[in-house]
Amino acid sequence: MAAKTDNFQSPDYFNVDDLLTEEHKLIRESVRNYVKKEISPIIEDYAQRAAFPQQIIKQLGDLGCFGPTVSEQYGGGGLDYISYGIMMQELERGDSGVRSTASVQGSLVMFPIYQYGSEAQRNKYLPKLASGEWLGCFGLTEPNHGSDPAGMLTNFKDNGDETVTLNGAKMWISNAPFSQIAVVWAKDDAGDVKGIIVERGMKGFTTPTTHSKWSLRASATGELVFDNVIVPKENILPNVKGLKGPLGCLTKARYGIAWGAIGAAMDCYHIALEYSKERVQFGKPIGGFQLQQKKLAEMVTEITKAQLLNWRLGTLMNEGKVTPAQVSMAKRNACEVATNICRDARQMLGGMGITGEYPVMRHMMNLESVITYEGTHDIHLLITGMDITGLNAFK
Ligand code: TGC
Ligand code: FAD
Repeated sequence: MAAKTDNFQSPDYFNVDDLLTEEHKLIRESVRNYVKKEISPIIEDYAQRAAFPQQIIKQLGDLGCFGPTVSEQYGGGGLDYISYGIMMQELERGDSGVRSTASVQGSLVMFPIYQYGSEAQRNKYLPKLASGEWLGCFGLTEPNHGSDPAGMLTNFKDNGDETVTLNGAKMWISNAPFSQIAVVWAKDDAGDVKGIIVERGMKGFTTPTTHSKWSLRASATGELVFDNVIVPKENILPNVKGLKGPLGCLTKARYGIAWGAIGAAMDCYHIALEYSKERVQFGKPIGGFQLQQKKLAEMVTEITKAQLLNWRLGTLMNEGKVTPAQVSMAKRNACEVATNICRDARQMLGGMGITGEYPVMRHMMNLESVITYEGTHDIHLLITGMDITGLNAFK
């Protein structure tokens, strides 16, 4: 498939740029240039073949997209949360699967090791993960426990020596087929949820690939299967117990998705706007028809509102004042806005909208995963509902 030139220009209707520092703008420029040079020319082909572009692991490490908020002492970037958000926005502007690779590595693998791990675990794993020498994955979801992870069955038993025996299965795990390590959430003998680092090569640990996805086709998804896997106790994350461990990681990753999904929306808006000025029907560009202008005007309005929401969320994250419910609202809003914009953009491109000539349908299909993982659209609505009423509608 012929590579199309990526001439993306970011919509910034309310001058959100003025709220960014010079460092933020430099980071955005460098990730945007990377996406234009290394992702846009190849990603459609990988998605069509349902193949994972393994070269991005090292590239994202070199670019500083793995664990940008983790301390430099462990190979992280020591950056603020706006920088992290901008990186995710720019990566997902290229493809949600590329952002997924980075957000799993940074927020779901490096963050728990950094936040809940021992000094030995930090030193052993974080530098290799930050550089992209190793890829990691995060195992929470199980075949029968998705939205309700508290019911998980995966468990480990104390062997009475320096080891535990892990049994169970996780599914829908991003990066699993290519990961060197997995941060797995499992119940101990007391029934408490704990994090445990499982390494590829441990006997009884396998990662079968999930096939036939119509979404996130350029991202590798798999299962984690544990059949009497003997794991050293030193691989258990010592500093957290209970569901707040994995949910705390999800707060960081959902924050990245709030920015990322708007990246995909900005790409679709840019393409629809350009197309509407070039495509002539009934003797004039389709952008001159009121129905198409309505779509474009609503797209840029929703993008602008989400950009401002994300920026404010980032400042709250930087100040340590954010609540998980605020992150849920932003993740849910971004996914809804982006899904609607990509669907409208696809229609504006007519028949061309269903082809790989344009990234619009790929973004649209990717977002069906993004609106589902890290908590479904319904779950985030219920989190907001519980936060404002004080009444729990989950159970
Ligand atoms: P609940 O009783 O409400 O909470 C248990 C404990 O956790 C605390 N907590 C949180 N802590 C930090 N951040 C959050 N977002 C938190 N939410 C809750 C809570 O305070 C409590 O602490 P403590 O000290 O009292 O023990 O738990 P629940 O069982 O009622 O469940 C609540 C619910 C439904 C909101 C939660 O389980 C949920 O979020 N479900 C959705 C599951 C989910 O998001 N799965 C994601 C899997 S990973 C993934 O999709 C990666 S895709 C990556 C990619 O490719 O980009
Ligand atoms: P279910 O929980 O079975 O939900 C089915 C439907 O019921 C949904 O519409 C849901 O909103 C609704 N529902 C559920 N409970 C309620 C309720 N109380 N009230 C109202 N409605 C409700 N997981 C990981 O652990 N690690 C990963 O890396 C990872 N990567 C993923 C990658 C992809 C491509 C996908 C698709 C998923 C990934 N997931 C991962 C799993 C993802 O987090 C789950 O799919 C998601 O949490 C939903 O769980 P489920 O699919 O079991 O749906």
